[in-house]
Amino acid sequence: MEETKYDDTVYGRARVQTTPELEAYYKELESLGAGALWTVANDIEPWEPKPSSVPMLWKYEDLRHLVLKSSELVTPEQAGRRVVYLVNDKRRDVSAAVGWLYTGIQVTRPGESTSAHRHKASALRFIMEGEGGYTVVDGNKIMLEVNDFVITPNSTWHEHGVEEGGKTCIWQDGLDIPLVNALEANDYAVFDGKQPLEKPLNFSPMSYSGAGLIPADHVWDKPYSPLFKYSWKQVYPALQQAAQVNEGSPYDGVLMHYTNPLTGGHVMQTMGASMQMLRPSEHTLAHKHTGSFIYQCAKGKGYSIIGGKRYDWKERDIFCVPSWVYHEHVNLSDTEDACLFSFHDLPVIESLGLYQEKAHPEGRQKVE
Ligand code: 1HN
Repeated sequence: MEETKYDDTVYGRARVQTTPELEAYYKELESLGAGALWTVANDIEPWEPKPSSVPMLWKYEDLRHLVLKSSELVTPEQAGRRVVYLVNDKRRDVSAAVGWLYTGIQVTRPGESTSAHRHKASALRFIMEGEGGYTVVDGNKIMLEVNDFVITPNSTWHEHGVEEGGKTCIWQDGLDIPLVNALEANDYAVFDGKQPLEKPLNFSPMSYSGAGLIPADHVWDKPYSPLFKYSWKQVYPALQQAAQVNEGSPYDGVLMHYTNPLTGGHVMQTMGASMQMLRPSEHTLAHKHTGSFIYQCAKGKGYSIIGGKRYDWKERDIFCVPSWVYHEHVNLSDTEDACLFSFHDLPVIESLGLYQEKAHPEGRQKVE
């Protein structure tokens, strides 16, 4: 096959010189709610995926006190939930942190809880600090610890809180709100009162996260994982074990996806999540691919080079990699591993046949 020419002067690309007659023609079309395709064709048919988001890093040490301050300024009753959301410089119009993904940092004090609600947007949480935090998803109350990952899928009733006697909890929320809003398909409902607890405490993780076993009499007809929480106490040893027998990817180190234990597929229909381990001093190769990614450093310190710029991160820092932007990761410790949690829209990208990937031609990027 011929190599593609990225050049808008080639035959097959729009290259119409405007004339007074054409201008008048365009105006007439515009007045009728129409237009000439060749005036926009090259913009709406990019040669390669064209992200509108920019790479960004949000330092936890800059934001933490402002997150905590929100708990002095407003109550959960007033605010619904106290969240500092992270917004991409180029995606303010849709409240996205990258692509069509939203993220925020939520704080809950001991004894507080939010009201139960549900929406068509799916949500996930990654626990950053605190003790005694819990979430209730469709009547399942689940206790949360630091670095646990928990899902509240599309249309599940959910509420969160921190037990009396616990410690103020902070977690990262991730939602596909911008995507679901772009599809004009979102909705929102508030539960009247507290959700009745329908299952024993921690029913979902205690039923579905053991040794690959599934209860023989289980009934599950939902399009998302019946396992709502992925506990760091299991995830980290699993990563360490995998790292002993797998070289991992040259681009990502030892990268593992959180999966629906019934299908082996992503945890939800629109958002997936992953945890990756970079071995001491590991510096991955650069690649780019479609899909938008939001990372949180769960352990260690290092940096990522994203679009030719260096972003230094340590535990709890959050950063994003937009679609089709070259990125590579570095673990700065020569003795400790570093772990990066991420969530992304790969379930959407993959199921629509939109995934593509390209290795950096020189292996690694030059830092600007
Ligand atoms: C939501 O339901 C939560 O349940 C957090 O804690 C953040 C941001 C936008 C819309 C819904 C939550 C949210 C959200």
